[in-house]
Amino acid sequence: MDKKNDFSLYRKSLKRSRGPLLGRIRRIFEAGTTLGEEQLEEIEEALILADIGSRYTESIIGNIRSSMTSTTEWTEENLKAFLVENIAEAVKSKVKLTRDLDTATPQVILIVGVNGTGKTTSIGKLAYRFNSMERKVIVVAADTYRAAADSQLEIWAERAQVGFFGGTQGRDPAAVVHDALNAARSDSADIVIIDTAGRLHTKEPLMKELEKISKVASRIVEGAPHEVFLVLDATTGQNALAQAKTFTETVGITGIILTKMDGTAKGGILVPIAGELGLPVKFLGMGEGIGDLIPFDPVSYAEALLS
Ligand SMILES: Nc1nc2c(ncn2[C@@H]2O[C@H](COP(=O)(O)OP(=O)(O)OP(=O)(O)O)[C@@H](O)[C@H]2O)c(=O)[nH]1
Ligand SMILES: [Mg+2]
Repeated sequence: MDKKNDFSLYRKSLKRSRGPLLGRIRRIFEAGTTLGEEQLEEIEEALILADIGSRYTESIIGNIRSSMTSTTEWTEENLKAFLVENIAEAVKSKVKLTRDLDTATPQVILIVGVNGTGKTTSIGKLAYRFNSMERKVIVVAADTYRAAADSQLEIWAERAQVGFFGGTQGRDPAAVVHDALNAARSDSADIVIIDTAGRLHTKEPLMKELEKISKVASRIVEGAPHEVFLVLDATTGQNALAQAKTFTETVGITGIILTKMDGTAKGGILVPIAGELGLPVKFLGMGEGIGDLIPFDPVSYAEALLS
């Protein structure tokens, strides 16, 4: 998991987002080398189509416009470099550093999100990552609604070679978390990752249940949950942004895991999520394999999107 490999994974998974964006930019320069209002409109359209969002698109276009006079010649290359810089800046400014995972034991990470966004898969990948950092990890199946939800997580636990704590179907998720955290403490686990049932951000009882889980967790481990990661599916584009908004209003989200970057042309959605909502993007899901989750890096992201 070195930097070079991470960057090639960035490039690979952003291929679908990068292709159309670069194609549009190339066509602008094929037609002529000077940038005018017409070309700006085309750049604007390209950025919007990549789901970068109107606010950041407007600000980037504004930045291009104000440097149009000072930059003697706009080439395809320096426009791309300009965009990389602007996009990296937009997502960087608000990103907080990942918390030190050593401060309390165990560190409790709660994973939330709507159905099918990739919660369970991301937990498997995260567990694998932490395990390879020599942390003792336990994953907890607090999704007690769906049959086989626990066995899906158990399979990931086996793959990642970490501990697993299951909950019987129909049991109160908060009670499962209660028992799991007690077990994790007596096992001296370093990190506990809790899987929850997918829920619609508009369904109040389910949102209340997350509060209950948090409350129970804090009674057993001080300060728990230390992180609440919201899992968002990048392929849903603007809808992911809407989910992020409502989840942050109801439960305290400390970070975002943005999944399925490899399966979408809407990879630009990260810009409004990180920039506009100020939510720190922690990890990106870039495939279905256990190694396909990597820490978010603003510069790698912007470069992979445009070069
Ligand atoms: N291509 C790709 N597929 C992914 C990624 N992350 C998850 N998936 C796939 O998305 C599907 C749903 O993943 P799950 O982990 O089951 O999602 P979930 O949020 O736990 O779903 P529920 O428990 O039903 O709410 C699976 O087929 C995963 O393989 C990713 O980064 N890239
Ligand atoms: Mg799941």
